[in-house]
Amino acid sequence: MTSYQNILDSKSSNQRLLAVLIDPDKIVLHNVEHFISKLNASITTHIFVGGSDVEDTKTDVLVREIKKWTTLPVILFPGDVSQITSEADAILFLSLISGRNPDYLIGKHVEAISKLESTTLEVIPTGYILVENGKQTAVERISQTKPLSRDNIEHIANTAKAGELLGMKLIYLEAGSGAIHPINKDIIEQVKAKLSIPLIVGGGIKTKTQLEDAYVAGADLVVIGTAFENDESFFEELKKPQNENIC
Ligand code: 1GP
Repeated sequence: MTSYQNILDSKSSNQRLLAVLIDPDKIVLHNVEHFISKLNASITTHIFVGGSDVEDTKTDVLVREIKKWTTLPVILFPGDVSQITSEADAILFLSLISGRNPDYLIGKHVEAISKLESTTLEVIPTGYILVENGKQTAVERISQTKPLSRDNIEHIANTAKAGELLGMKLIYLEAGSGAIHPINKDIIEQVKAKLSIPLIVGGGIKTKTQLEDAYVAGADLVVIGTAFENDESFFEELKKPQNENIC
């Protein structure tokens, strides 16, 4: 089954999905086995790999190492074309639809084609929407775009719907890595109400309560990176129920 079909099936059966985001720049290769063992024992369903400023080849080496220790799907969440590697299962083909920088709407995608054609990666077109969170994020700095105001929820929801009507298969509401304010409940609810495709929410989620709130508001898949980077004991709070824990 493809990764996308798996997400669709989970959405229809109301199964909550959790992706742990691993930034190749923030993990040391010899810690991967330990980190993944914790992750395997948790409710994590996906591993996303990507970062804003990653050296060439680092992603490839990291994904290969992750794959040694887990059977969970590894999905690229690339900050740049250089992060494409055939070692992963799929790639979020992100179009930054909150911004108006043509490079991040279509330019980088054209650049990526020759690399993608040399892989068997499953490509998942994803509308990526950056929402302001209280401080400037790496996405804003690198893409040279402005995030959408979190007070104009109608505009955020219309942007998401436009992405769906353009044929995108996922919408990712992003507050930015380490965000002060994660995407709030009202935004998630109103975006969800307009969409029929799955909704990803990420940025600044650091507690079990915030995670739960995002699901209740309508997130199909939640992404958490920084909270695990800062404190691996967070995995303990998100342990799989005992009878499912086969690792
Ligand atoms: C960032 O949405 C992801 O792109 C995850 O954010 O690192 O704040 O969890 P955090």
